[in-house]
Amino acid sequence: MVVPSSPTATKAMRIPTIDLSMERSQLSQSVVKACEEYGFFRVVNHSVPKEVIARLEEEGGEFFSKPSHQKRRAGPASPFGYGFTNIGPNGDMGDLEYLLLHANPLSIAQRSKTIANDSTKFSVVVKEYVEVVKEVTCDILDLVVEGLGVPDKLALSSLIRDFHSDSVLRINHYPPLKVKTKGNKNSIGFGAHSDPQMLTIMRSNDVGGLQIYTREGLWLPVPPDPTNFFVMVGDVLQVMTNGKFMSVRHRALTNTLEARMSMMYFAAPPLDWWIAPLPEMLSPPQNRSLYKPFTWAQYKQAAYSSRLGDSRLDLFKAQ
Ligand code: GA4
Repeated sequence: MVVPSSPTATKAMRIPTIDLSMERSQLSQSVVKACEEYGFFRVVNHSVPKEVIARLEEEGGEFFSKPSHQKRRAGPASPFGYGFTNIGPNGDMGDLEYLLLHANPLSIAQRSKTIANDSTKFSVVVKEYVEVVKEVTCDILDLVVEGLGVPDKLALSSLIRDFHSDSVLRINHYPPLKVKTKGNKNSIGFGAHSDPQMLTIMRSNDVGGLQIYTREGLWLPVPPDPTNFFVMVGDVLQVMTNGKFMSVRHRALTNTLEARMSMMYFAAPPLDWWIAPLPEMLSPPQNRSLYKPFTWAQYKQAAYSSRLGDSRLDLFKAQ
């Protein structure tokens, strides 16, 4: 699958960086600004120990280096488990293989049995990673709430900390291309889409490929940064801010001789949670919801009935 070269943004466009060691009131304003302008930012000076990241990277690497017949024992991904080339149930494809896991600890323990020889170790490593990235995600959501002036300080993070939160962990492996394609032709690793959830926190190894679609209509390549995280606004946060933030369209291209591995934590509310704008987002000039109310379960169902690149929120626009 080759993509024709398309206009990409110039180097002058910088990806916003949020330094979590900054003073809090300044920090919350910068987070809101980045969410409004890009729906995307890099996070530095986070509290995640590098060993926790390294352990998950090692487990991922070990799994993907197994022969296919062994990896297939953990599949097919419907939606959880091991997936290869196929993305979702509706015919989308990409040059990748992946592991998709529900982030609930019981589910991780259960699923690990089909993934690793030492399933206890795999499960401990995944759970540990999920716990720490969940904390970073919740810190960021608390900053969002603060920056938006919402009095209920835990309005968003409490949904992610909820025992029934429907968050997901994904490890993508983009194998190296055997021959570098000629000219500027790239292969599609993961096609353009926005994430349906509230917030995505992503980390990759030192190999590039991620691009985000800017408000100016350009694809902006994101330089890899293995020690830090990238955060993406998802569709749920777009609705909860009544369109003040917009979920970011992104894609992954592969055109390297090295393998890329990325890990995403998709933070989502419980399935029965009604998604609607925070009351503070319903003040003039936009004092009514741009969306019909819907539960996360309904939105997920719509997502799984759509193609990867579809604009799923259009189905829920208010008249
Ligand atoms: C995109 C974000 C997450 O990776 C994901 C993906 C899911 C899947 O791969 O199973 C979906 C895709 C994602 C959106 C539309 C549907 C569902 C594939 C697809 C075609 C796990 C998710 O939650 O939505």
